[in-house]
Amino acid sequence: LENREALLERVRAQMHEKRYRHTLGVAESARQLAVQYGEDPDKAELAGFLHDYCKCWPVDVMRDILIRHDLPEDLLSGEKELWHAFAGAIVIQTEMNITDPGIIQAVRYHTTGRPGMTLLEKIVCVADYIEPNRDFPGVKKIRKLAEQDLNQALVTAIGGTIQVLIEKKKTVYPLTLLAYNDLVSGLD
Ligand code: DGI
Ligand code: FE
Ligand code: FE
Ligand code: FE
Repeated sequence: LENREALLERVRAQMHEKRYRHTLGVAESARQLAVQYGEDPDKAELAGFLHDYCKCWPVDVMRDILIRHDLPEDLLSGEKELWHAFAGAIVIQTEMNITDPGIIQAVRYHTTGRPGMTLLEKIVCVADYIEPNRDFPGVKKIRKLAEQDLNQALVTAIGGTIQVLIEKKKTVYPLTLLAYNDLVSGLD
């Protein structure tokens, strides 16, 4: 990675300290998973650095970006927690000069997943769940699964998120459900 320090400073300026620590954790976990599963470690680390770029941005700013880029109405009328991923995928292109489509997609789908996820997308999504600063019920199980089978780890992670959403009577975004079904169908 060229200008690693400059890139990290730019990322750090977008968020508060705790979110930045999480970001570094995701980058490190993504790098490790890439080594383990045969993806480009630099690419995975970079996607990790960038995945939550817009997480702490004001919702009005994110909404404007999504409207200007014609993102679907169900996203705009739905859960705002999903916006940072879709806005981030746009903003890293304009503000960080990211052109690699794989990295852009990994940022875009890190929260919802999608059917037919690439290896890089799976790595960033799992890294987001298991990075060392994360602590939630079931995280140890997902960390253990990630050492053996990336798809099992991802199904368990997304399945757990869907369960929590249902318990809290929150909407499940269709893409999240489609991602889950697709991954379950593909298990050995
Ligand atoms: O940004 P992070 O906190 O690191 O993690 P994330 O981007 O994976 O998830 C952000 C939030 O989005 C998390 O609280 C779970 C929530 N989420 C994920 N999928 C869905 C969802 N919320 C709703 N309502 N519907 C979903 O399908
Ligand atoms: Fe996120
Ligand atoms: Fe925040
Ligand atoms: Fe994250």
